Amino acid sequence: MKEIKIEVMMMAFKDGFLWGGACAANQFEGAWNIDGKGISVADLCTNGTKSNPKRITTKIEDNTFYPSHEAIDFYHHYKEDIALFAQMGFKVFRTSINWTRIYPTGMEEEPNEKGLKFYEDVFKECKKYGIEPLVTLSHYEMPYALVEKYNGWASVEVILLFEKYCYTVFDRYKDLVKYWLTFNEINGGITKLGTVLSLGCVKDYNGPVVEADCSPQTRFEALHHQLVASAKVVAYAHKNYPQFKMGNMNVFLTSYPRTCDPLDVLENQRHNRVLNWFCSDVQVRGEYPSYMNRFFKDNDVNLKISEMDKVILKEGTVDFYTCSYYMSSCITTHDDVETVEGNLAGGVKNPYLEVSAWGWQIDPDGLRYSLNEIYDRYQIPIMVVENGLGAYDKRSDDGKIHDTYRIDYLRSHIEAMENAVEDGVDLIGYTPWGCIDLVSASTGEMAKRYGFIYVNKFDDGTGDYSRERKDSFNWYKKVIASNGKEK
Ligand code: BGP
Repeated sequence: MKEIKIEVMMMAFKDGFLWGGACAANQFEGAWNIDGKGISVADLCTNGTKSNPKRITTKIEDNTFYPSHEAIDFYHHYKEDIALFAQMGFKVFRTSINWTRIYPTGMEEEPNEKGLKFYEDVFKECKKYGIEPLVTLSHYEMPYALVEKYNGWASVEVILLFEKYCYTVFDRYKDLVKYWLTFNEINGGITKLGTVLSLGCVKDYNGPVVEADCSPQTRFEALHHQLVASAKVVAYAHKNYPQFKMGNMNVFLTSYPRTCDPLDVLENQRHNRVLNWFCSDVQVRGEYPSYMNRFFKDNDVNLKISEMDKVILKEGTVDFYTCSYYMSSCITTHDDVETVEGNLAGGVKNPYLEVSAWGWQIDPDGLRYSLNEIYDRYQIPIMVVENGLGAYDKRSDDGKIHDTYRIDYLRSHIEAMENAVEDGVDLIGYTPWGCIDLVSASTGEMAKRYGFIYVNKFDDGTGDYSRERKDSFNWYKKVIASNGKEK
């Protein structure tokens, strides 16, 4: 009998795959009080160390170092930086608009023209090189005036103010920007770090960011306001700017049951649903998932979701799903296990994984697994809009930065994405985090570097802001040029 040979087509990254890099305004622009910019939540955060963690202050204190004030001064270096991104072959560049450059307190009648002009120049510079901007509307840049007046997203009033800001920038950049994300890591609001950075629910609080907390009631109300705001601006964009593609942005903190004890499996399912699925279920499917009722009951959360809110959520579902992915953790009901310092949302040590210098468990297979889970659930295009290795970069004797550890990390994650594509996932883009060194969000340090481009700027505020290519720069250039084949 004649043998029938079935040829399996290997699917690689599709043509037009959006390779690029990601940054956020508050972590790299600097120029915090220039050209009419107001104070944002991030501008009141100090840098930190293990013994003296990052704090949020209620006003600018003398002799205190605020990393976002200068950051790497992208504000004055954007032409040079975008030219370097273009040299690497970027197809897309993810950045955010700092709300306080457009509306300094969030409450002005008219926008600040100088702020609008700055982003127009940045986006035009990207377009000059054929780089598509991917813009996050809110990445920890809430006007601090709204914290003072409303306790941030705890108040429903903030929705209208956020809408006004979004509609201003949609109108101004309608011909320059096609891809938009509403809230960076919206589900991060469920963690303590998110209380400050994401929700801004820290009125009158002056202390360590990792200790800031608010009641589950306030936290989930604030998140509800963000989810409604997100849906409103997505629906508005769909109606008024059909050329836009609107995405969500979720921090995907993959977790595994630590043992095969069914109680560990159940606990992991509960953890996963609340942390990883709740917000994106609302943003992609347009309604609160039923499993949250049990969670709200157990945690005394009583949300008033009006019929109007339900309609808004249904009308404002996103076109594509995006997430950050850095690490995974294990969940258990047992107490005879080791914890890991760096797990952002709890969880215990996975004995099979290495950790980064900040205790983040490195897990490329977890990325493949998670992308499959996400695609199985939603069946819409996916972009990985943050991923990377925060590391202490040291100069070698030849004066250069040979960051092979970063190349190894990124290579393994790109291989994982390639496998996910072969598994059938519709992956459309990849923007590694901090493509140029910038300030760390969790610690406020400059020493935690992610970039392909080194910036001479240090934690004591010294440095001349000069830029240098690390080894990973040329490596990533080859990856992009070969559409992921050479790595
Ligand atoms: C994500 C944030 C980014 C970024 C990144 C790396 O949670 O969206 O803003 O900073 O994590 O984290 P870190 O800077 O703490 O190393």
